[in-house]
Amino acid sequence: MPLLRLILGDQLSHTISSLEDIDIRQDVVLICEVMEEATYVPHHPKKIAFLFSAMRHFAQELQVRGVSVRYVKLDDEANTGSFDGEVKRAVEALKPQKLVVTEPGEYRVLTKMHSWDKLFSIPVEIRTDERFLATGKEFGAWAKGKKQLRMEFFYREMRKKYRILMEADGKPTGGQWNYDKENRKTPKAAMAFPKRLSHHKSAITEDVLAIVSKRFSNHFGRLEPFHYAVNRDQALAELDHFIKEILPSFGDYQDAMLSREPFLYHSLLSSYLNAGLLLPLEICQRAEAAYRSGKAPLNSVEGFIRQILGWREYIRGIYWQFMPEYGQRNDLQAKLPLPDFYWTGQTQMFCMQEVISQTRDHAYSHHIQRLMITGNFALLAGLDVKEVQQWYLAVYSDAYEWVEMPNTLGMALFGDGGVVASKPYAASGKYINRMSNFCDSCAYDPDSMTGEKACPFNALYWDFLVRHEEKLRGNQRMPFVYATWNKFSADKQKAIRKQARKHLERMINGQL
Ligand code: FAD
Ligand code: DLZ
Ligand code: SF4
Repeated sequence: MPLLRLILGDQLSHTISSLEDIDIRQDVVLICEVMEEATYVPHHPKKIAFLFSAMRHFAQELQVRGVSVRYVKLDDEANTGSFDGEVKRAVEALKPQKLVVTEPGEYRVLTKMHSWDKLFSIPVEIRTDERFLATGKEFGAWAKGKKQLRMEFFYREMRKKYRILMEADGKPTGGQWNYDKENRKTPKAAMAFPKRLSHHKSAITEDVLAIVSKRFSNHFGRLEPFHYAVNRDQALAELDHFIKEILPSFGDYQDAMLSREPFLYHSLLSSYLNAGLLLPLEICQRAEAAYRSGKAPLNSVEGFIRQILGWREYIRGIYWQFMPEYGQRNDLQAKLPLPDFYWTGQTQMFCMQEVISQTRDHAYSHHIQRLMITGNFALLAGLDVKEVQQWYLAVYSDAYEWVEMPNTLGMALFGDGGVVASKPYAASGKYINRMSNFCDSCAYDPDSMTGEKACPFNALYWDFLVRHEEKLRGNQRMPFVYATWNKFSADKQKAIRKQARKHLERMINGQL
């Protein structure tokens, strides 16, 4: 009797645990394009096209290896439109002895999987996702008894575990664990940034683009031009290009933002990594090899490896450690509806226009923009945490709940009470002006606190801090800002709060 092995859209790795002991003489792999997954949030058309094309290419690679694949296309007549429906159909048609899956990236899907044995009267084996570098159990053991779960300490454990950037005497390479202080250079708009790859579009990709254009044109985001890698070979070419051409400057400009430069020196690898076309350890090892062979400096290599070996694994650990309660948290009671401009880009705030239009065009925006522009605005304005999370989950091609939720709710919105961030990433227009050239093109003035031209981030910043003083005052990293606020005259404080109310009213009325 065959085993049925289900592969989800973000499980496109030949080494995945659900395929480990496959018997190609009888087992069947199920891969399905389903409307429920494409629409539970309105995913960006580029994200849907990337995943459908990558799923079809992966199925083809399996078939070339002699594996029998039951591939359900979105437009197949019998497609029921959901994982539940497609597993049921496959179980009825193939009568497998067992269903084998790898744990999914979202709690929502895990709940479904737990129901399948009863629903379809079939044993379901849910295997660990060994593509990640720390299991839930390991993260739990590290987290146990700790008051604060700081990424930096988790990261050091991971460096030791995988012997990445470690010396024979057990010390970190270069003598320090972290070279972040060297990673804050300001790029010039006139710099020539590296060209990005554009991949050959196979007939499979062309078909998918046609379907996505027909079925999802109502979703936010531009489908074309489409440059994404859609199979492992193309993803490896992206990795190669990054390591050779881009990694050497990754560290220096990591926190910079420049208008009309959506990518700077970022890797653009997250979509491939999260879908399984690349693996985290191979990326870290390639980066380390570039340092060891003198092709990239330590500040860049350590900074890059920290994002993958540290942040990415830590974020996943937080998600599984605290779900499902984590998803219900809204510790700052942020409830204002998400303004339309998150979907249209129509606002006078140039920084928001810029990040939202890059997101629309590329299904991508780099980390500091997600955090300090769209995230920071949502934090300061008190936007509904669920609506903000749904936005992030929909618009980025690398977004799955395990990674999106702790980043949005925890890091950007400080909605988890400080599990992820030791203090809110709240910043005024002054910070944005220092870290970018956005303000040069803006209708607002980053140096004004009040008045018609005042940058909304300024008054909203102080208003946010005052609104949440009771919760934040005790935070060890906050006394300095409250001391500054207390030095303002009563009249100035009143004017700032009045201005903040004005900004929020204008936001609600679509005039900001
Ligand atoms: P690079 O800057 O080149 O970094 C290298 C790699 O490090 C990335 O590919 C990614 O795999 C990893 N990485 C870096 N930072 C993080 C992080 N904080 N969490 C997890 N991995 C990280 N990342 C996602 O993969 N999916 C998301 O849905 C997502 N949502 C986010 C939402 C918000 C509000 C914020 C602030 C961050 C979010 N991130 C998310 C993290 C980060 O912004 C992206 O991983 C990064 O921008 C991807 O671009 P890149 O591949 O060019 O990254
Ligand atoms: C994101 C996504 C989309 C748009 N479509 C599909 C799909 O049709 N079939 C599929 O197997 N997976 C899809 N995915 C990815 C899933 O949403 C993802 O596997 C789960 O959320 C678990 O992380
Ligand atoms: Fe953004 Fe304010 Fe600068 Fe305008 S002035 S770009 S709103 S930070």
